[in-house]
Amino acid sequence: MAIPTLNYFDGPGGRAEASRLAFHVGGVEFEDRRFTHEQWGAEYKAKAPTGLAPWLELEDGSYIVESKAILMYAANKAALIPKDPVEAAVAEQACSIMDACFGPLKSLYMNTEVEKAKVELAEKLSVADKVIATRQSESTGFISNTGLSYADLFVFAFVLGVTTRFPDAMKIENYPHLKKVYEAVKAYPKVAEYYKSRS
Ligand SMILES: N[C@@H](CCC(=O)N[C@@H](CS)C(=O)NCC(=O)O)C(=O)O
Repeated sequence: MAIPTLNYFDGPGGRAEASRLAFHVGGVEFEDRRFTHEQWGAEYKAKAPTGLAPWLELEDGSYIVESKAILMYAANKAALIPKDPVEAAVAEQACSIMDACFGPLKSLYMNTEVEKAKVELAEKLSVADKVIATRQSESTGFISNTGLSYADLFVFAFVLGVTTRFPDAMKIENYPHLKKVYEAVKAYPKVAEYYKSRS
């Protein structure tokens, strides 16, 4: 049986990590094609439909680009989209506000105007922390009290990537609500199981 293939860089976090986790949490079969930066330059960049990663190849040979669209697909397959209209909006709100935090990361990757980027990142993370606090479940730590959603995975993947690659640029203690989401997702049994077995 053909299964979808998710193409993205190897390494912690990044723009495809939330989709990987959604597929794993939902028990959805997929091929996780991970490549190094060297393999990207030598082989995969030319294959990527838009010259960027990630992209998802579907069973019928078509593809989906843009990490948030791929996450929508994975989250639908994994039943990780809240059904309640308000909770669904709250999940999307969290994703959008975290997505804005990717902006300053470019300078950190390029090692240009690093101090300015750190200030900008801190401002954006504080806003994300404040917004996520408004409906966060006291008991579970998830973004809403209806349980784990794709938005929790999105926040987790962002925090994992940035705190691993740029520990000086993001001190998780400064963002208690993002920390709570991060810890709740990390402890979620299917997520913990995934990281134990990930090669
Ligand atoms: N808006 C796109 C951004 C994709 C993107 O910027 N991908 C980066 C990695 S995170 C990339 O492919 N970089 C390699 C390159 O530009 O050659 C998405 O969310 O999927």
